[in-house]
Amino acid sequence: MRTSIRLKAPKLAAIVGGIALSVSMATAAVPESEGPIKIVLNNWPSQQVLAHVSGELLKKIGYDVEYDPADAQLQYPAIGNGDLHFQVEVWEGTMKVPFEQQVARERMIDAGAHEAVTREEWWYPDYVEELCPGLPDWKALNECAQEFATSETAPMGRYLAGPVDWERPDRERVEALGMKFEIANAPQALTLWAELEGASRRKEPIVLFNWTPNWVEAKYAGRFVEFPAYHADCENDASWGVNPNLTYDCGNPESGWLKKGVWAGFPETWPCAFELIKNISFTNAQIAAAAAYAEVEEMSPEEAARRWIEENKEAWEKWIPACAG
Ligand code: TMO
Repeated sequence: MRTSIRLKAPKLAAIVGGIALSVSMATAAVPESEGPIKIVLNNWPSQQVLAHVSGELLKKIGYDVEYDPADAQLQYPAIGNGDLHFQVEVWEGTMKVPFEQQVARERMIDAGAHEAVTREEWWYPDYVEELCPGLPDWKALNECAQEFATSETAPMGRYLAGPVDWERPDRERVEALGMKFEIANAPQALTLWAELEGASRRKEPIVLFNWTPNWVEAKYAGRFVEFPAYHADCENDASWGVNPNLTYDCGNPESGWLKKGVWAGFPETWPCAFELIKNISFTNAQIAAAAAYAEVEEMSPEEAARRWIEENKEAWEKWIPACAG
């Protein structure tokens, strides 16, 4: 049901782009380059809504924008090359590595963090604690691994991970921690939520990828699994952590950042747009609301963005830079 909305996005983007072009020509004093700012769209709802909110604000100050769907990992080299220009949600837990690679090579610029604090991790709905005492500790989860088995994974438990482009070293972690789990990647975000819905209705054990801020927390009570605490050395130094021979023997960051990233040529090409982007800072509650408009109220990303803009004037008005006139 939601798929139709995602398929609609590029066509709508083209129409929106056309309107933006005439707006930017009418206010030609502001944009430094007439070329459209290419804003990345990914495959989870808050990103799609915030991308459109940012795009609408850029249009308000006279820029032309275009929305381009991209893979969550491959988008970084694409932004680094200048094929795409702006990502509004760089998540520490899943995108730190490819993002920081581009920043280190001076192909992308870190345009600052949002106020939001993020977490991306294995997660379960509350009732699972009755079936697996000792949760949220990962060792307890491991002891009841077979409760989570499916016909494909038995006797191992199944962990339902996100789509493969939300890269997490889950297989490495399972190996490093000796966990009796197999990883199944959901083909799309919708699959995660359909399985969560079904399992919750039947009160069946399920452990799956989730994150915050997200709309899910408003609808399902649940908790993240507590793995050994994240440390950067855990990913690079095998001797660090509970397994002295392997890396990734830890969880994802518990209080991760959420950043904005732009192409290195962005500030010279669209200086005032860059000022706006640096000012943009969403809170956890604002992001969860944006995602809920899309997923709970079933609005398209464009509609959800319009509603967000209507309801959060006080927040975004502060982001409009002085250079916008
Ligand atoms: C990248 N994500 C927010 C889905 O974890």
